Amino acid sequence: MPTLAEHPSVIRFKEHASANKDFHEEVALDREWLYALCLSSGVDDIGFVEIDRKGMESEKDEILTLLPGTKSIVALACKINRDNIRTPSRSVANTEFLQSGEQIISAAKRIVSSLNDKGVRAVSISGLFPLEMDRWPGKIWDVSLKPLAVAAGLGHMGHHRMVIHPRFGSFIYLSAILIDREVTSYDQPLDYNPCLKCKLCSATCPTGAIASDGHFDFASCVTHNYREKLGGFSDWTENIVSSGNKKDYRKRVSDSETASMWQSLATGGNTKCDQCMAVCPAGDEVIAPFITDRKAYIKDIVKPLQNKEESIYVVPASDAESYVKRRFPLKKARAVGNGLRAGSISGFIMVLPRIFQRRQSKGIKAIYHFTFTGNEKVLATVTIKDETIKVIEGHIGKANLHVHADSKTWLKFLAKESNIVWAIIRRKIRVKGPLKLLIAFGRCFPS
Ligand code: B12
Ligand code: SF4
Ligand code: SF4
Repeated sequence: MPTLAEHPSVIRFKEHASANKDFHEEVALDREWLYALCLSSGVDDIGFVEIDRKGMESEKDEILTLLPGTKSIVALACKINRDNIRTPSRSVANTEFLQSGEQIISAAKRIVSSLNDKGVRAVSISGLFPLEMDRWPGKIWDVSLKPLAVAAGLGHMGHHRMVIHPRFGSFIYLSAILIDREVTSYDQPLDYNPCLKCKLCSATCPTGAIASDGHFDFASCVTHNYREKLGGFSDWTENIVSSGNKKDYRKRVSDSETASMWQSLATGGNTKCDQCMAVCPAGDEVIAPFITDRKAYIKDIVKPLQNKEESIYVVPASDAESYVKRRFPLKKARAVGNGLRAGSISGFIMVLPRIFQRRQSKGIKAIYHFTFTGNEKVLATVTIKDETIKVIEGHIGKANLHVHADSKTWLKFLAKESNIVWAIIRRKIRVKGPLKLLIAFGRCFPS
């Protein structure tokens, strides 16, 4: 039996280590070498950030969980072919998205593999599906790529909340590689924001998710866009199981929607929209037609998307439902559930600001105190006023309404599995204050 030192793998490791000293000793990686490696692997731009950079605090813990000992982040961007996204054809745009996703994932895999060959530990984060579904409907992504890309100088977040690259504009996919080495030099954020503040993204977004004042309505975007993914998919399956018969199912889901769901399942999850990216004129390589002939730009790129006759998936009584009817008469507001339901009280508290429908809250000025008992003991204060929401742990201020609820009963009520009146009669939920405030609260979170 050979000793560990005599084992063939150990002998080869020692030979390799002495022949590749730079890589086996923890010296900083040469920036030019790393940049060239990434470029030749198929990405279009690269930026480097050190883990301890100020402003990266929100991502640091997750990064260190994915790769303990991470010293640097290599932020990557791949171009998306813009006219394929601008076309009103969903099949063309979705193919472009799926292929661009493949491109960035394959490029990141090649880079990681080359780094591993040199003895460098590395982990790639695609930021595309698959994501961490056991956390759904919470934060299913490990690391937010947008702040990393911004820190690495790849662009800034525009009015539509995507990162705009100075040359390629909004038409980029992002990825990042975590490495256990320093790099000889790092990048700094871009000294200007490529966003032109033209608000074409707001004017074109069919759900009203991108308000002109900068508010982003996550629920409106995800309900329409992700009709065939995540919560949209749960809603579809619930339609299947709760349909009484074939006729009932066909009333709930059209034949074309069933066929579309098959397409997503068979060929890769498709989205229903990316119009905020499509119309964005920012970026040196993109801006020309917008600057030279704005009228033609609107006619050829913006109008065909705005005037496209299509179904926009909305939750009944949501901000998006009234927005579609008001702004886009050629589009059809199609009422659906979005499958966004809290599985825990902490999830309920976290998700409230994301699904808050500010237009539905018009006229409400109230402080709500929640006391959850039973499985999850949580105190929370929700303040709704001036069409905004603030959620904090504990009881703060003087409540206009106090809700005292058994946590399991409350979750069942949210999931529409039990009736609130019945729960109040059984004293599983107790309300102190005007009941109309509870009804008004419910209006702000249609599901
Ligand atoms: C979550 C997510 C979404 C969500 C939320 C969008 C958003 N603005 O963040 C939805 C499903 C709506 C979405 C849609 C799209 N996305 Co997306 N998405 C992500 C993901 C996984 C995380 C985004 C993130 O970091 N958010 C946190 C902070 C930094 O962003 P924020 O805008 O300040 O926060 C908003 C939301 O994230 C949300 N939110 C924040 N925290 C939480 C927590 C919970 C529990 C919930 C429910 C929501 C939520 O609320 C905030 C405001 O409403 C990233 C991939 C990644 N790993 O980073 C891709 C990413 C941002 N998406 C991308 C793209 C391309 C799109 C779409 C065009 C795709 C499509 N065709 O559907 C649209 C564009 C919509 C838009 N205008 O932003 C690209 C953007 C590339 C770029 N140029 O910047 C990314 C980076 C993917 C990638 N690998 O390239 N996306
Ligand atoms: S469409 Fe205009 S306002 Fe919106 S992100 Fe692009 S440049 Fe900014
Ligand atoms: S992807 Fe569509 S729905 Fe979502 S924000 Fe962009 S334009 Fe609006």
